[in-house]
Amino acid sequence: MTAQAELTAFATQFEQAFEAALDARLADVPPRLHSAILHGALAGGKRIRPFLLWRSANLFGASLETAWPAAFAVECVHCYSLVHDDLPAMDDDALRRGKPTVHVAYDEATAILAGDALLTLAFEFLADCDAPGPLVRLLAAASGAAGMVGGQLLDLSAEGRFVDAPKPAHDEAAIRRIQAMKTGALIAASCEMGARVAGAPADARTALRDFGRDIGLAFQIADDLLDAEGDAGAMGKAVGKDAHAGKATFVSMLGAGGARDLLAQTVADARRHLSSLPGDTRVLSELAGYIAERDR
Ligand code: GRG
Repeated sequence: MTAQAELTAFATQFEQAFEAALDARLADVPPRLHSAILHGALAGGKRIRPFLLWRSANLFGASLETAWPAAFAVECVHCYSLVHDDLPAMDDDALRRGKPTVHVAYDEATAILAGDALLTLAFEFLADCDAPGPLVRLLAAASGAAGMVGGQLLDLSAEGRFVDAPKPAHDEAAIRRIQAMKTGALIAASCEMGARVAGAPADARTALRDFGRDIGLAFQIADDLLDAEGDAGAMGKAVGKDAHAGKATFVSMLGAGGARDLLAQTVADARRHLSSLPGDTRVLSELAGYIAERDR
């Protein structure tokens, strides 16, 4: 089976397990919030982060059952970030995963609260893992102010969104830093958490984190290319927003050809980190290629 087919099969399995796990946790939640959380979390996502976590854990013999709670946790954080990113105060998107965004289907207050609930649910899921301490630290660092949240702020600043702060002039290093925080940190943490869940040794945890960091960068370059050249129908969300916002991206900085070269280089860098790992790393290696070539 190709890595893409494995990802698709995993996404179906994940969907069922995630829905059951969410339902079990949301029994006493007000119905409007319950349904908004499920709207933001279920149906349509590629589930790349939990898949990376699972394949990383599996290299060291961990079972899917062992990996589920941490896999749910990273996807909860990812889904919360999408719900909040789509809000009018952030990216102001009406479509996500081919469906109306949560604030469009419900309202802004409900969307903010559904995102908050998904973020806290993530840590509730981690509490179910054996030895949750290091996992909590990893996920909090990747998703918080020095990770995804900080990267989101820098990204908004790059669009000149703060009236009291001039739009900064960005070079490639600045864009790399923003994307490493906003997108790369959670992807790197997903790989490293998989290694942690499986009790992998420190050098393997580092190799998987570095692999995740590089595919996170590849993911973002591909995202910039898709925003510039992709098809809104295939992606289930609006495209062309970066250019419209006059935002510095890998494509605006390097041109589409330069961005493609950097993408190929980054995938090669990612694959090099896999060479020291035990077991069959084929799926992870192929997934790096899929992330670079995806059309949604
Ligand atoms: C609001 C704190 C906060 C953070 C938002 C994730 C994010 C940070 C913003 C999303 C905007 C965006 C398009 C980022 C580019 C990379 C990215 C995270 C794309 C969406 O992830 P996919 O493609 O989505 O894995 P699916 O729908 O497949 O889960």
